[in-house]
Amino acid sequence: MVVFTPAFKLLSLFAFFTPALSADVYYNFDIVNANIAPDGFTRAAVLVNGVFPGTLIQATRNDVLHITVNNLLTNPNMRRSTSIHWHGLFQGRTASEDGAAMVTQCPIAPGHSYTYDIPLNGQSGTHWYHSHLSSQYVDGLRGAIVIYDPTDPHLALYDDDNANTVIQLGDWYHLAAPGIQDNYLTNTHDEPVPDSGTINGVGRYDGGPAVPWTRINVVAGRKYRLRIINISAYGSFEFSIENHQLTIIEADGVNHQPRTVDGFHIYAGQRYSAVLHANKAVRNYWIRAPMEVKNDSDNDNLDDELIYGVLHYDGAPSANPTTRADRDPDNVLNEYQLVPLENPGPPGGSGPADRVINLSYDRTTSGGVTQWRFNNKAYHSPNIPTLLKILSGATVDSDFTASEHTITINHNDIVELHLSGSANGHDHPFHLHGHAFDVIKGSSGPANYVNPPRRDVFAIRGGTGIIRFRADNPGPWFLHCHIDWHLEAGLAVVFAEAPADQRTGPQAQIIKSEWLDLCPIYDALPPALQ
Ligand SMILES: *[C@@H]1O[C@H](CO)[C@@H](O)[C@H](O)[C@H]1NC(C)=O
Ligand SMILES: *[C@@H]1O[C@H](CO)[C@@H](O)[C@H](O)[C@H]1NC(C)=O
Ligand SMILES: *[C@@H]1O[C@H](CO)[C@@H](O)[C@H](O)[C@H]1NC(C)=O
Ligand SMILES: [Cu+2]
Repeated sequence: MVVFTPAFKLLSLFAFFTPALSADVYYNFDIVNANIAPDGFTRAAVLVNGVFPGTLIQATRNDVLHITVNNLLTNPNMRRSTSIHWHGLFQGRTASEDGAAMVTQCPIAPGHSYTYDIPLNGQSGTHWYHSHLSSQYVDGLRGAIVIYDPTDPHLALYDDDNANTVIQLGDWYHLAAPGIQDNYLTNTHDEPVPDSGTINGVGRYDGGPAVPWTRINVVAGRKYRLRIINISAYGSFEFSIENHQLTIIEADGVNHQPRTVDGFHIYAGQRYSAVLHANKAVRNYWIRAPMEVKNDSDNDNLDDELIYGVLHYDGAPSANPTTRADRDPDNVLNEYQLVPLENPGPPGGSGPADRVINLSYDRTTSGGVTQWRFNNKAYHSPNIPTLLKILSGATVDSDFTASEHTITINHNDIVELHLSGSANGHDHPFHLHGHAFDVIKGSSGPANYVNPPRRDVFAIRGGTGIIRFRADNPGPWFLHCHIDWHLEAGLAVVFAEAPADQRTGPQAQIIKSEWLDLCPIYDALPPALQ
């Protein structure tokens, strides 16, 4: 490993990473407790700079992000420490900046600051960030990241792509996450159902006030790149816009061949860019994102159809559409039909993988506590972050405890994961950190070794899903269900990818002294502040 002192940290990042034409992009995130009412119900939340969703991060593909997180949390009903994951960013050599608590760092203590330094190394696309400490993101710490690409091959397909065309779909709870998580794990064993769904932080609940729907403004004749992100903790949505078709060009940061649909399903953690041509009559149209949860009868507040926004054409009256707002897309995206624009085909083509790993998931209860497991093991966060263990010499599976369910993989191996289990009424959106993967097979249907979709979250409902990636990014990478309640119940493994190459050589992790300081500070905290 390479340890830098703060004095020449920035210089070193430049020297290692930055090709010409890159800029340093600075953001300041004050993480605060404040009252908000996205759906008209006021509650305390955990927020970035006081807003939900949090401050939008915008950068260009070769930039270096520097995001200073100042932990100002004080509310004892929610977690007081914090740790932020930049979902979708590959973090080559900067696994320490991935933000997964107790995988790649100790959390940031209240009253302390930490700056995430992230060279984008040419990566672009639609991503997002969220707390990756327990269920803290459910309490509000989530927002979007857009990395623009001046050489985007799809550039000719749209005119507008900016902060106003980002659409964040989220779910929202009226109670604080630690309490509902505890009630779920030890009492109800039924996933907590949100009170409302939100579009760009605006929603309504049954019986609540008529909060004005969020509005996306368009000018007739123009083409818009909408970047739709599912920032929810539980619900998936079916997204469509009345009378308009959507041409999908990106999934999870990866360009795909354009595919025109009437609507699509989007699971927690997933992102799509869709081009909307504003070529219809000048008026207002419904944006619809009905939510699907396993059992909405568990919460009378949730009206899963009551999730709308308004597409407003310039020149139309400032009013809601007068049409009925049914959910009715005919031609819904089949995500398995998406084809990557560049280099289609998984590593190794249809040849055998170097390593096949079976991960079978199930649900059980142990000592009265709900567990979701891979291969009969529920993941529990260790006390020492996996990355720190690897830097100190951990190299083989037996160097890790059973409950940290860590699987070592060899450098540059073609790794194929077979994820199987019975659906139990759930779609599980599985997310891998550090990589995009080829989705060779979903729950059903034939395997595609020729040109399958490439992304970083894919959902399966029973059956066996198959994904493949090349282990070319040494680091400890979390694979977990993005239904936050399932992650908390243990549905995760960590891949310790090429441990020796994380310590020395051209892909060794770059470690800052501030990062090394995080654990001693966190470990000294009383439990209430952790
Ligand atoms: C977002 O993901 C959740 C969880 O998978 C899902 O239930 C919800 O319907 C998704 N939202 C959209 C708009 O697809
Ligand atoms: C849904 O919730 C209701 C009320 O809690 C319960 O009676 C019912 O069994 C649940 N259904 C499923 C499919 O879990
Ligand atoms: C994975 O599971 C399949 C089907 O049960 C089995 O045939 C195969 O041997 C397993 N592979 C590994 C590496 O465990
Ligand atoms: Cu799940």
